[in-house]
Amino acid sequence: MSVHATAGKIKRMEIRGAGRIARAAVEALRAEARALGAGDLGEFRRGMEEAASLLLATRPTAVSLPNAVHLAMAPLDGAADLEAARAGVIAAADRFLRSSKGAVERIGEIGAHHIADGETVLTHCNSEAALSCILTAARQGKDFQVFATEVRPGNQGLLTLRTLSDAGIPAHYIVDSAVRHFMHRIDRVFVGADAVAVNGAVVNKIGTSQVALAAHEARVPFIVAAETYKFAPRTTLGELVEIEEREGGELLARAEAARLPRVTVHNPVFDVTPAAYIDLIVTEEGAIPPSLAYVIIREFLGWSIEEFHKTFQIAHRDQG
Ligand code: RUB
Repeated sequence: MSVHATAGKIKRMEIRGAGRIARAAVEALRAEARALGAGDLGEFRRGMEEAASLLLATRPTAVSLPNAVHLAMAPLDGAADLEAARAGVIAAADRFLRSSKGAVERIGEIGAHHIADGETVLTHCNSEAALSCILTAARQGKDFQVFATEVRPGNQGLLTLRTLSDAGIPAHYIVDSAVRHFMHRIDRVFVGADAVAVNGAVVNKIGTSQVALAAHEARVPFIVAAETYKFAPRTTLGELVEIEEREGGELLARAEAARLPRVTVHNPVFDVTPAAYIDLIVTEEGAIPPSLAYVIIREFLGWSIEEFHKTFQIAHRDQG
């Protein structure tokens, strides 16, 4: 799919979820690298940076997007000529796509150890990493149930329910505000992440922090499933992860809003769960306490501070 088509689908949330967004962006960059009819290395680089910038501007929160774009674009630095650059980007994209799928599988294997026969698990939103833990446990023959929240306003809970149902896992569907009501029946919470900050705080679908608070109060373990490329290197520089605020129309129909001129609609689609409410973050490199987030950023992302700035500049180039 072209860069424009992919960017449109990510913006409209036809492609959604931090891992899927990252892979779609990298697939689009790979297609662009193959198709770009540049005359020389400079022209190729400019074309690729334009494509990257378009993809980076789609949604601001999932840090997997700039991390993945950075990995795919890295071979442009130091490439001897146009064809080396083209081949380098294609190979880096292939590597990321392979490793991303492998990471989700590995997270599933590690996370499944935390689900036992007879348990009840709760998940919020639709995370392939969190679902990988749940599906792996089911494939291992464990007998357990899952509570899935509705997830206002996007109803991603329905996607989760379809996956659970296809896998034959008994599921319960509840509105987001019923989480505390049912928490006494829950043994463990599994959620995904759009970003993990250096202090171990996790950014995920709006409502996640309320789920974590209810779990904390009830002493229910709260587990985050997150590939290493969901960790946010720039938070080591003190930058905050931007929380996407979407159209109010997703909450309140335009005609209804027109009747309520004094009402301001707020639609943040992610929130921040503090490290204190998180028991474990399951990555493909192993499960860690949130206090070790810095180690993941340093050891497995391994970016230098100059590199953070470079991808940041590409991301913001067209936004003035
Ligand atoms: C999706 C969401 C998911 C994370 C992790 O939000 O919050 O929990 O992205 O998902 P949205 P995954 O629907 O707004 O994109 O584990 O699939 O990367």
